Amino acid sequence: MSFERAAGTKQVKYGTAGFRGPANDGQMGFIVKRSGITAALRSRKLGKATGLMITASHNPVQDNGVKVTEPLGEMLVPSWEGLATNLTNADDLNAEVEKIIKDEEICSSSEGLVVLGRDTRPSSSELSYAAAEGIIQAQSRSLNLGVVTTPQLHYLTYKINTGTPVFKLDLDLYYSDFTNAFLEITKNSANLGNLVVDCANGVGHLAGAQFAKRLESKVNVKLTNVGDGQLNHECGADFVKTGQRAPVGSEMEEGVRYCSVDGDADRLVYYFLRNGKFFLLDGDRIACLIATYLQKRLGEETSVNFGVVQTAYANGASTNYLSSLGIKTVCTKTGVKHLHHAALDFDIGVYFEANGHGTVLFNESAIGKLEKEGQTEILALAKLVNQTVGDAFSDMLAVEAVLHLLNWSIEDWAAMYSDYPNRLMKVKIANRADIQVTNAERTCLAPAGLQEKLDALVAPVTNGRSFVRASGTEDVVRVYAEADTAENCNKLSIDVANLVYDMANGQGDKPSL
Ligand code: G16
Repeated sequence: MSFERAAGTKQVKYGTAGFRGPANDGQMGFIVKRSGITAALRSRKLGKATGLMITASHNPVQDNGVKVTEPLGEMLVPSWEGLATNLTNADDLNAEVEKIIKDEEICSSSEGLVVLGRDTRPSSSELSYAAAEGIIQAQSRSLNLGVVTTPQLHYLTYKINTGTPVFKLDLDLYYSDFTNAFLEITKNSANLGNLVVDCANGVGHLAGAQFAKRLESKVNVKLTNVGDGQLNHECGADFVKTGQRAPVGSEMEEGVRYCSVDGDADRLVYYFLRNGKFFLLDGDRIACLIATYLQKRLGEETSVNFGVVQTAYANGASTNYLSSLGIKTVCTKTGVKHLHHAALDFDIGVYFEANGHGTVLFNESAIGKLEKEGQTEILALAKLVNQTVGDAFSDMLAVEAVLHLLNWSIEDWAAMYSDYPNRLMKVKIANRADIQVTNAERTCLAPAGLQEKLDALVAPVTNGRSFVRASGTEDVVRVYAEADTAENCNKLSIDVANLVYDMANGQGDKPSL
């Protein structure tokens, strides 16, 4: 694999979660190497360690990708996404690096430190050499964690910048922090029963095995899709959420809780069998579960300001449910970085994308107020969630803990509200940049006239809602539709998908269900 960029190579853009693309089309090597340079320069600028994760998460096994994290484990700040894009597309790499050093006032003698991690994709190991090469070229050192989940990389990057010495940086820190918090919360409970975890044939099976072993006294965790099949193929959180069906390898039984993580274990969805039918509990449901718990425990007199951040993909029924309880909601653009940012406006910000990506943020003021109000249980929950980024396993423990604290079964959780029938489709077009959106992606600006035609399709449908947006991780346009019945929803989604296909230079076969 070449780590150099050939002149005239097509331009790439730092997207929803970094750079993503095919691993074997000759581009990913230089993209990852240059992301190593970006992460190193960012580290030199801040005088703190940054993180670099090699993964394409929910995308198919033949893809790969890379993203940079900030010192406290958040996603790269937007202003540096632009720098990353410029640096990655530069014909003259040295000149671009010099420009960034000058513009960002980076000391020429400074050295950086980049915490490096990768998932289990066959291409990831070689790409980590590309990253290391870029990091060295940018006068910095790398601390290679090897194969880790994305949230582990975020968490350990945070740890190294908050007092943990480099020589003590170990995955055991991650496991002990979250298992200890879970054991503390559940110390008075009996065994919580059976939980089957679909690991998407990805890195999640390594983390899953650790949690299963460390928590065996409290919950009986059984792992499936542990690397014996193809990554993300007919399994994992994205497959389960999009297809609204169980993954391969699950002979589902009534009375058992099931969940799926995605290829790099930063998303989580739950499901179970009810009267022989598959029932999905997605990111919206996780947010509603945690928000319901917080509201019940905080009570009316609390000074803690909390709310839920969602995206346009949130099922309308979940938003209505939260409003009916008087819980504040905010809608942002897709991408954890946008939700995370909006969640910081609350003392406690619960943020989840419908696809299962999210976490709960507690700011300093929240911790102070909770201490004053004697909310020890919620303070314990704050230690159980990975506040650096959405983390499938920490979220799974949070769900298990909150169900226990509320004394709820999975049936009680499912009874919170009934989802409006919904469907997510993909449309391939010649150039997805032709789709321009605004208003938290709920309004389409270009191609001209598309939004008006979409509105006309939605208008006659009871409880109809639909929007279109270009994916930031796949070369497709996503079409979301919701309606009062499954039949109306299917019709609306197919009509809107065809509208996009016709108005935006659709490629290949026309969309069909
Ligand atoms: C990434 C982002 C998520 C986003 C998803 C899909 O997830 O981290 O915030 O929802 O991509 O984004 P898009 O619709 O733009 O393709 P992951 O799990 O792939 O890292």
